[in-house]
Amino acid sequence: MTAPRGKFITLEGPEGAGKSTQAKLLAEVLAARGIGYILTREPGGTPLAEELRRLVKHFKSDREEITPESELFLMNAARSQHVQYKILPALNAGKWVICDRFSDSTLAYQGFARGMDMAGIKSVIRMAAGCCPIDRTLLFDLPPEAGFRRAERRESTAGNYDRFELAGGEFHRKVRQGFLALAEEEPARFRVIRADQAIHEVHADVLEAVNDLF
Ligand code: T5A
Repeated sequence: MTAPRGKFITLEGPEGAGKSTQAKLLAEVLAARGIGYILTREPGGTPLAEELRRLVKHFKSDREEITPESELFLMNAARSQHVQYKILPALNAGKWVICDRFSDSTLAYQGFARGMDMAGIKSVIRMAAGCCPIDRTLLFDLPPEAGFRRAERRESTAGNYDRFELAGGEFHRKVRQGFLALAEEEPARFRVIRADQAIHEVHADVLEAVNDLF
């Protein structure tokens, strides 16, 4: 007998909104309930996708920049590997997948903030991830300035900013507005969570937002 397909939960939001923190706390709840799961992230999650993550976040050359189109394709090349080698096998084995960023990040960053054509982006996402419909998306909403203050305090940042963190305030305001617009378009899939609360309060909202999936 094949296991029922697992649930696919994505966590989205601006930089430093607390997605990774909340993904780990949610994973602990699944473990305590005896639910099989994987915790993963985008861009990344497989050896090739992690290589692409390093490139797309930190590529630097005095001879060329990553074009918006290349950025879109690199994100979705990583996504295709991730979906085929990690996400789909887990879902088909009945495991829940908790994914720190997924396709809505492409729509918010490459679409709303970089200003690329949305229909084209959606078509690329369909090619990379059309086989993996998302059951629930948790959008952690926070003004970009607050997210940056948090990210700055992280030891791993220590002045080593990536291409996105260096993109400027206006870019990140568009990212935030983009995410909120996406949530309005699909209220059945999205839950918007106030990320400016204490970690345990955000966690309580997360549990309420996924409660109907158990
Ligand atoms: N991208 C990604 C695209 O452009 N297109 C795409 O298709 C995809 C998939 C990925 C970059 O790639 C872009 C978007 C991104 O710019 P990343 O490093 O994964 O880069 O970026 P983030 O997801 O933003 O990673 P962060 O670690 O910065 O943010 P998180 O995960 O939201 O935040 P977290 O949990 O690490 O917390 C940050 C700090 O705040 C504290 C934590 O302890 C930590 O120190 N914190 C809180 N402090 C106070 N109150 C709370 N409630 C807190 N919650 C966490």
